[in-house]
Amino acid sequence: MKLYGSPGSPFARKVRIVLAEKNIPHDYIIARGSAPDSPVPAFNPLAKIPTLVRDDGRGLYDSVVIVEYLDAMGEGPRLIPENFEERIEVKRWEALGDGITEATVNINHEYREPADKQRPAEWFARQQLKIERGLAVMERDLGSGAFCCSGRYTLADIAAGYALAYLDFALPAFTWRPAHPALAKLAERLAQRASFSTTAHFKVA
Ligand SMILES: N[C@@H](CCC(=O)N[C@@H](CS)C(=O)NCC(=O)O)C(=O)O
Repeated sequence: MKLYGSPGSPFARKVRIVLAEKNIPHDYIIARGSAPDSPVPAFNPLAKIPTLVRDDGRGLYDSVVIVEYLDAMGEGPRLIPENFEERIEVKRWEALGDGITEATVNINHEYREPADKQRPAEWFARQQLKIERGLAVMERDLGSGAFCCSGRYTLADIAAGYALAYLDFALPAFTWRPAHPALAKLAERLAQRASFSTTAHFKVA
C-alpha cells in the first residue's frame, strides 16, 4: 500500500504512527493534495492528505478511516478495542486529539497570512479556547493512569500524543505543560516510542 502525506501534516503523522505500530510495509510518498500536478485527487476527491492507496488501487481517507483499516490489517494488539464501550471511548479521545489538532492547524495557517489580512482576535481566541478546553478534558480523563483508555496502549494515546507534539511543533510559544502535568508525562513517554521518534515533524511541508 501507499501513503500520501507530508512531514508537516499532523494527520498524516497520526497515520504513520499507526503504520509503525502495526508494522505494515508501505511506500510513503510526500505530496500535497492541492498542488496542480498532485497525484492525490485521483485517489481522494477531497484532495487532502493523508490518503492511503490500498494494494488494489482504491483510495482511502480520511485519517480516522485509514487508522481503523490499518488496525485491522496489521500485527499486534488492536489499537481500537473490540469491546463497544471501550471502542467508543477510544474514538472520543481520537476526536479530541483531532479537534485540538484542527484548531492548532487553523491558528498556524492564519499566522502565515500578512498581519493586515489575518482574522480578528476573537477568531484566534475561539480556536485557542478549543485547544485549552480540549487539553483540560484530556488531563482530567487521563488522571493518574499510565494510559488514556482501557489500561493499555491504544489509539487514544496516539491521538493525545500526536496532538500534543503538533502543538509543540506548530505553536511553540503555547505553554501547556505546567497546567497539565499528567499530559506532559504522557507526551514524554510517548515521544520515546519508536513509532513516534521515527515520524517526528522535522519541517513544515
Ligand atoms: N480530517 C482530515 C483532515 C486532513 C487535512 O486537513 N489535511 C490537510 C493537511 S494537514 C490537507 O490536506 N489540506 C489541504 C486541503 O484542505 O485542501 C483527516 O483526519 O485526515
